[in-house]
Amino acid sequence: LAGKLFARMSASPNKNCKRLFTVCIEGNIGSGKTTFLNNFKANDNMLVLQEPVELWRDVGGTNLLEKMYKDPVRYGCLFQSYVQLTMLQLHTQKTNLPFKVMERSVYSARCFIENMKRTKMLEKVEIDILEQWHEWCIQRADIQTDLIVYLRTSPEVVYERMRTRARKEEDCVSLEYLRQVHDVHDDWLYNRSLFSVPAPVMVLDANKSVSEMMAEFEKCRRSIFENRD
Ligand code: DGT
Repeated sequence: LAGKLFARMSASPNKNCKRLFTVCIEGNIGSGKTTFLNNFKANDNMLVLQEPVELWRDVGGTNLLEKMYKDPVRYGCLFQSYVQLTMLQLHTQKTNLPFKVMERSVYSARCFIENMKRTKMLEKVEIDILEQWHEWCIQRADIQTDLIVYLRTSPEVVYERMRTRARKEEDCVSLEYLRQVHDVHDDWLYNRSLFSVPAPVMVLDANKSVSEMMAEFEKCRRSIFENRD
């Protein structure tokens, strides 16, 4: 992986004018993305962008995340459309810093679309439109990504974590749902049998405890930065 990253970075024609290097942190609900991402905040050469859950909880006073969980048939498509917008806003946020690290992406939003398709939660026409939006984003929008870090977990572990953190909207989220979301992420990033993968993938065992994850984080940080510096 380090070799591949180096090859990508050294392809830049002017060493003093490297383009932005973007990393997306991916994984199931409760896999530890936020905690992992927070470690990057110690680096002052990075723009660290957390997922806009707070925006989803307050769309002009409406908690859309809650509505989506309570009535996914009615609100699933609307929610997905807003996720796509807020993710695009993160992807296209400008910075003069050399690195951007994001929680999730337009790419992983597709995992949730895929799951709603597999479970027949939405009408075919809703899936078609969401997929067309997604295609347009990856073909036309400026969402270039250089590395995906996949925090791979087992559904049982993230279920426990989710129960412990007790986010009120997630009350009704079942182990079965987490298994479905896991399977889509795994098919995409681990088995590579689903839609295309836009960048090299670093797979980390995120079943580990927070303290054990520090070593994984260090490994990840080194492979990103040392190759570039
Ligand atoms: P972390 O830090 O790994 O524990 O991550 P979370 O669980 O805070 O963040 P995330 O992105 O896995 O999910 C936040 C909530 O939003 C969670 O209830 C799942 C939901 N969510 C995130 N993206 C999508 C999406 O594209 N579609 C749907 N239906 N739900 C989503």
